[in-house]
Amino acid sequence: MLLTKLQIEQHNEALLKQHQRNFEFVSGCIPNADALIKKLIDFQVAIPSWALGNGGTRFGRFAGKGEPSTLEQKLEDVGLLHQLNRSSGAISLHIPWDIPKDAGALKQLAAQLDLKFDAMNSNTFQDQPGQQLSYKFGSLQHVDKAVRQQAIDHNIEVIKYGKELGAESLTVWLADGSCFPGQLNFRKAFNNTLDSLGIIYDALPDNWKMFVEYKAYEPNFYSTTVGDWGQSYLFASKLGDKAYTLVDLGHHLPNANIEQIVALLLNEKKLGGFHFNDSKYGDDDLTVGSIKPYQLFLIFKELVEGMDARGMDHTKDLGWMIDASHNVKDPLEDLLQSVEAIKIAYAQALLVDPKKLEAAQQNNDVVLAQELLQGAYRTDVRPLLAAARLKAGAALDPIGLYRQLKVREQLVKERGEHAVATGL
Ligand code: AOS
Ligand code: ZN
Ligand code: ZN
Ligand code: ZN
Repeated sequence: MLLTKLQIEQHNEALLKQHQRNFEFVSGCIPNADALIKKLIDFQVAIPSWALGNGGTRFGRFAGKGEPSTLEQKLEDVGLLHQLNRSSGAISLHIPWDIPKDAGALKQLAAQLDLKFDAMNSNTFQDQPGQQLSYKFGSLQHVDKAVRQQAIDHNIEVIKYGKELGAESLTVWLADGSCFPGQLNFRKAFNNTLDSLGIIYDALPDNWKMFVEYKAYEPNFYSTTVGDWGQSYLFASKLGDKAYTLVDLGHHLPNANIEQIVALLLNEKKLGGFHFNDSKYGDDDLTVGSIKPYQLFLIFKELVEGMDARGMDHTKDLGWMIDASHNVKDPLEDLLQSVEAIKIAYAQALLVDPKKLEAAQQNNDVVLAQELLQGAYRTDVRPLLAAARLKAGAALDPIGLYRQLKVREQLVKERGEHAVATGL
């Protein structure tokens, strides 16, 4: 289902007065609100196809209702999000969960919904029905050359699908590693993985990037072959200029200083993109900004500073994507919350005055440096985001409108109560 322009306009009309009051207050306190709003309008966050249904844990999955069960329906869900916030203009596909049967028709549908195809994701962490060799003991790292070759071929096939759709990057996340000491020769696992990635890298079109995603643990619990940013950085730098590290916020050991990692990877020209999410204890399942919003702000502060220092384009020089699992919320509402949290952190980071901060740092004025950061972080930028949405033709209150129009109920009617999304 899609919204009409009129539905959005009527919703905005009803909220306009209150919005204007909020906006006047905050825009009076900050310099150059118009330029900031323009940046917010341009900033788009990709939605992963596998986040559109309810996820689960190894203990169980409680399916939602009216989930998208075809690739077309997944595109429609993202199209709907994009109508509501005009900030979700891309979808990231996962092979084999999203094999495009008719790439031409899909591209047409995406164009109608004003969506782009973001990074393509390969999957060598599961065995698919009919698959010849098993990934139980790894894929690109495997001791058996034939298993490695199967995983390489799969990645090259994913690039082929991506080319047909006009995508321009491949994200490789590997579950490879070991569960027990002695199971694996670390050096050999690393070198096998490097060789395998090298063959995939050679199959990349010139204008493509390869993102090497790292993860501290899970599903393997003793070692992960791409386990941290250092290991990813080693692979990315040995592979070549088209290979980058991808930072998934949930893939670090507790209390890791992610903002510092981000700053240094940017400095080394090896930061490729993000998977946004949040976590309290481990992994990566929660709504962005729901647990550690200050950390998210600090990450964006490094991104803005580092990208500006290198003359990078905020909108397209890094890959921005959400990667979370929605176990108890309506995934579409959860994704709206995540996009909002990302843009709040981005807007707050844009409020940090780089000159003043630099002066404070030069003077070792620790108190002033903290005041500058926390002053930006404690600014309520939500009216600026709302102003950007209003200007872009989106809803002033996306979740409010979603609920008011009973979108989920409509989707259940269209797709059936038990329609289940493919994927995680
Ligand atoms: C797994 O933990 C990684 O975050 C992956 O990026 C992603 O969730 C996976 O590829 C989806 O299947
Ligand atoms: Zn237990
Ligand atoms: Zn991820
Ligand atoms: Zn993850």
